[in-house]
Amino acid sequence: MITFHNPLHQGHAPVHEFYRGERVPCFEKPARVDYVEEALRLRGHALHVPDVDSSAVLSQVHSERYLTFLQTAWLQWVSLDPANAALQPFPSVWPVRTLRSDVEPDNFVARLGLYSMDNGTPMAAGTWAAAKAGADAAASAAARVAHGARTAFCCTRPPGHHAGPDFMGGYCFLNNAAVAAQLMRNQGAARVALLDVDYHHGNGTQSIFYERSDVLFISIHGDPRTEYPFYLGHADETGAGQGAGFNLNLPLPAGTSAATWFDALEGACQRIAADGAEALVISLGLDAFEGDPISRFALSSDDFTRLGERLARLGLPTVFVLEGGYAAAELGTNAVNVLDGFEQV
Ligand code: SP5
Ligand code: ZN
Repeated sequence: MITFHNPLHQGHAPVHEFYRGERVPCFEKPARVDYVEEALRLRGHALHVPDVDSSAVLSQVHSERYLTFLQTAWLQWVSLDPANAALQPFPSVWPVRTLRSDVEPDNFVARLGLYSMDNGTPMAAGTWAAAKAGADAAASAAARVAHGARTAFCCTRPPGHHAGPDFMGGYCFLNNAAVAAQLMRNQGAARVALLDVDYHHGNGTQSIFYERSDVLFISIHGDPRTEYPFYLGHADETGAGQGAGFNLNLPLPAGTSAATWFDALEGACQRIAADGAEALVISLGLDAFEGDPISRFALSSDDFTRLGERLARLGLPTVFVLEGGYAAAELGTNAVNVLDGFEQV
């Protein structure tokens, strides 16, 4: 498996997130990717550094004002007070219904709220550099596949699928999977399918492509009535405008068995096969794992092999992009199982 990793991911290492009103250690931590890289090396997969600049593609999937904010956010935070360098910024106010989001406030925390969907996406000094290098890794993997490779893997954090056109959220800043899909469109794939198997609905990816028919978005996830991100991911969201019919959500109740999860995967695969897509992007969250500390599906490590095998049988050039998954020590086994399952078919 051609794998691109993110040489700057360790610069994104915020300390705390909020849980039940308390600050708790971040679930989305550098060790996650360290475990995946170690497992890849042990099974003989080489790790490449990114060789494509994603800047132009990022401007196709995110707004310019959001990209500018994200790139300069830490500098803005520290320029308020040098002591902020040792602290984490968190939003505390958001432009919900009836409030204006077209005017950027001068106040930094108000701007942070404008560009955030939650207070669960902490930043650190190296966040922009890490997120940008991750988007470059996704673009690099997609470029290899666009140039004829059967498959490639983008091994990165922070994840991306909750990041929408102009907001961060759910530990995500730049939408790596959207970058991969858009790059393959740019390189000549007439239609791309993007399947998200992370436990959490890929609200950012859905929103980026919701009115487009050239990227079919499908997500299998915990029912948003009870699971994050709560406000998107229902079955009746099927696309709009040109994109009508090109969005498929398959929400499943928390506690769903592996057998039922694979039934949903079968439905997703049949829709992809019927779509005529020329390439496939997988938002590879590994938090559907039975041992995940913040999620409630029940896939075993062997089930991840079976997932890879089923995806391979679609017969499409495929880019895998790492998303969530918080049982850090098991992430290496589970990621490599998907990739090896794919390559063995
Ligand atoms: C990419 C990804 O998987 N993002 C997930 C973001 C989830 N954010 C909400 C985390 C809520 C943590 N709840 C802890 C429950 C512990 N029992
Ligand atoms: Zn997730």
